[in-house]
Amino acid sequence: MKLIYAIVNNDDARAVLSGITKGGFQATKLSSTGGFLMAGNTTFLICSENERVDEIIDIIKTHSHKRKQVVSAHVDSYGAISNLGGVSAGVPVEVFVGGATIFVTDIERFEKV
Ligand code: 2BA
Repeated sequence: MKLIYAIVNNDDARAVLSGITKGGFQATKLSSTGGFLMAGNTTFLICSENERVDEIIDIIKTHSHKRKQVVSAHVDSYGAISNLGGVSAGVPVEVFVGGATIFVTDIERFEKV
């Protein structure tokens, strides 16, 4: 058994969830916040048989879209970017967000009691 964590844009969350449930899978939807943009995103937890993981990733891929976003950021002398959270003194920097960020982990034990 595997546990898939999928972080998706809030705007794609409904379509992703609908695809997952239509595919016969169960999911838990969590409200999350991206550490860089400090904007809301959605994290799905999906538990599945090992051999169905690729099917789930395909569904998530189909419904998640890449987006360009401009943030007010600080760029240091090494080129590292930190988001200033809307402070106007920053440099406008374009970042590409998504489709989806997916982690697949092993489940040691799965029980519903
Ligand atoms: P955020 O942390 O809000 O990041 C949003 C987007 O900003 C990222 O898109 C990336 O394009 C950009 N970004 C993040 N940190 C950056 C930095 N230090 N310098 C320049 N650009 C930066 P994605 O990579 O598609 O990530 C979308 C969301 O997925 C992230 O939202 C975060 O919530 C999650 N995520 C991505 N990678 C992760 C990781 N390794 N571990 C945990 N969560 C992750």
